[in-house]
Amino acid sequence: AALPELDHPTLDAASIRRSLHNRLVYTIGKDPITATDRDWFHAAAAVVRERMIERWMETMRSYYVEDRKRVYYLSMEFLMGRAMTNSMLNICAEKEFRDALAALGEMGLKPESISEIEPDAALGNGGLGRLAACFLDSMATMGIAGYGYGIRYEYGMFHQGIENGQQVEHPDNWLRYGNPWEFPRPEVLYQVKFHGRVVDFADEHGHKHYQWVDSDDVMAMAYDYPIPGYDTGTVNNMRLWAAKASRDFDLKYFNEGNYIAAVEDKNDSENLSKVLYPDDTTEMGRELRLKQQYFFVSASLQDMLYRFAKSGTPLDNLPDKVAVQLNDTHPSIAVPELMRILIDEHRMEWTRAWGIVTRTFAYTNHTLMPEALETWPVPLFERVLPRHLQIIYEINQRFLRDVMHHYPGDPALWQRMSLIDEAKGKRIRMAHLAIVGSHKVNGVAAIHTRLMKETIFADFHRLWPDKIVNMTNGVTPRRWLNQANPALSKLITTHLGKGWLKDLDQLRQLTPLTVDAGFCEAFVRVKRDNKARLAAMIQQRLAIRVDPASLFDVQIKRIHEYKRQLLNVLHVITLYNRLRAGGDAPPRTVIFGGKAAPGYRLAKLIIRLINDVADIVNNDPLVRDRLKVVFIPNYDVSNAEIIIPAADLSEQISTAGTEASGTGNMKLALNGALTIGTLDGANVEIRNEVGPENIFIFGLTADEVAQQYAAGYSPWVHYDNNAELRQTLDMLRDGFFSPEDRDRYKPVFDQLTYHGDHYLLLADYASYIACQEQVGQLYRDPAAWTRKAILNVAGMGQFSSDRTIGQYAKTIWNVEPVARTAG
Ligand code: DL6
Repeated sequence: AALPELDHPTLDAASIRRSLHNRLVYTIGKDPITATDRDWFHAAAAVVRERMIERWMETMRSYYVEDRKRVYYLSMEFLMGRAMTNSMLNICAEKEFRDALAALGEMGLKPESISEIEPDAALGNGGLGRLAACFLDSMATMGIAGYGYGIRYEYGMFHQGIENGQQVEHPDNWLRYGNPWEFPRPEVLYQVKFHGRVVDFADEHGHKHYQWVDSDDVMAMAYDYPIPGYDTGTVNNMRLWAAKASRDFDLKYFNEGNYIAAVEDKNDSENLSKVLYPDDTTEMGRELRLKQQYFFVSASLQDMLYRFAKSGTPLDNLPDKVAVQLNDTHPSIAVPELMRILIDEHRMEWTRAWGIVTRTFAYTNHTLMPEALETWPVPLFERVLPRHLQIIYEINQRFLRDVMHHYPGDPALWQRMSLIDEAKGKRIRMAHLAIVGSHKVNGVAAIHTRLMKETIFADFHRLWPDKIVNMTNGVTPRRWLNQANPALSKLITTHLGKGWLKDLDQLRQLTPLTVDAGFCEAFVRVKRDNKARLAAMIQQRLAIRVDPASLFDVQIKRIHEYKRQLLNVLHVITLYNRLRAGGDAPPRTVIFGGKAAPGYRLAKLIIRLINDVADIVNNDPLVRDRLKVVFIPNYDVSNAEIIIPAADLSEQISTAGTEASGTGNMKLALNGALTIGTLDGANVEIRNEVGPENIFIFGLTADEVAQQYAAGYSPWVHYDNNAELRQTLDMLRDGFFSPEDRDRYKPVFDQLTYHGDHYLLLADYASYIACQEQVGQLYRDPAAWTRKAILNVAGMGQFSSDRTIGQYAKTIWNVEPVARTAG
């Protein structure tokens, strides 16, 4: 019998309103009289969700029917933020939802507080994870059959509290009240093996084969999340894996009558997907981390091969139907894993399997910093993934044979290129594995890609000159302008129409509007309102009064020495000293936000310093309201959505050659902030797009930085020759900002002097201070400032993640976007 017709929920406010009531009663099981904001949030999420589901199913069905080539984006991190407003906007029904929710105001409900109930999906540390989220949005919007694969961490990025000026980490129990956006798929369950040993045996033809036996098994269970594209029928899928104990585990102990042991073991295996590692710069040499990597890679590969097998295409054609992007080296165990599947399970011969593998994978590098390049100790690998170690050795042997053939008589080079680092106890170099196993390797900004070719991967670039390519990062204008800054979005749409939302290059058409007084006034009004909103949040959360008319000088990003929040602090102290000495400068509010890795002591000390400096500066009657310093706790996607639209000045001041790209720089400029920055990461390309006269560039270039290191850099020269700098540093050393504990910031002083100032803050100090003076001067001329701010927005077309994804699609994945109209 035919199924009865579905309800096909529609997008008009009346139908939405009716659904809200229905969902509250029938799904949440609450009487409107007693319903809380959270109940209404869950009802509203259900209503939004049911308006995406049919498109989602149709999209998945069309990929199957059309036998589309799939792109799988493998990432340990997806920093999605909240889904509610984004989903409403992407299905183009935000106004209808707002109207429907507003109508419920009669019930005493505040629509704004409904969306704030939603916890951020903070399954990432910073730029790398947020990039993955922007890419999912772009793939869905453009009609690319792109799937995100990752881990459903039970605890995401920690929640940062500030107590007595210091960071305290609180667990991020984001699933506590259930997650309305996820669809558990208990039937999509794969076995993932660990430990055990490898046995070999001969087949009937005398060929040797390997089998991985006596393993400890964990099950990976799928959770699906719809990813709606903007103004399109396409709704893609993100699939995250949660660890579940295997039944064998339970049964073994159950049969032995040891119930408690069974439950304990169950906990052990389910711990695998418990928590996100909160560090994005240093390598995490922990067994659990390696297991997390293999866990999600193994499940994802099994899943994609299952889907591929349904098409009936021979395995040799896998690369025609599947492209796998490795987001950093974290998923690079996929290379030996796919080899293992092809060789051990499909009995494929090595070279044939290797051809398939290398045509399937591509790898994105996100850092040049040696300490962040992953390596794993061989003994650990041998214990956890014994068969993979064998395969890696075999890959290495064949690869080195090739290298030796190309470069005979150069054992130093062979050692440098080997997948095994023999220097500090044997370790596997995951980046080398990813490069050798991929057909393309990309950097994330032009300068980063150039430096990859010239420094860390120079040997590989010489061997394979076409392998390393550049894919400059981008951000989705849907979340980072349309959603975060609705007033600016509306203003732009009034003048350009809404085409810019899918074709960001159209922002160029704003250029002539810099001479349109009405537009400029409206632009200023939008910024002022956004600043007032942020000021209100600061007042409410921190009880600090800041003047929305002051220059909002913003540095928001993870706290790291290389990102040089300390250089910003040195400027704040210098400005403070100047003001106290009777100097003059336009009022400024310096805003910081960012988390420090829990084990990174100096980064945590920097947070404390910012708060101590804020305490002194904000309460000094001599300074009055001319300088304020604010540290906004718990910088995350939702806070970014409030801070970014309110920024006047965007601090992108990393030591040249250290920041791979940056994406905050793009989000801030897109919202009309002027950048003060070094020629690092994507700043270089931002300068090209907005014009050098509309950006404040200072400091050493990457090449000059390298020269300084080579020449034996000494910070003391700068300390000795710059009185203002010396005064600033001495205040830190002598406890000016920590009168109750005078030695507190000696480690900071020492780092910048005795320990060599590795990130060259002192070398860049004078040029930074001079550049900040220019910023101050320009801010005194509001018309000139506004003109430059508009030109920044106008120049951001290049930095849409749609452009980035278009490049990946063409040069790496070989897929074509297919637009689907919203039915
Ligand atoms: O590519 C995204 C993002 C860049 O914009 C940042 O410049 C870079 O620091 C960040 N890299 C990492 C490094 N993680 N690891 N390994 O997060 O990637």
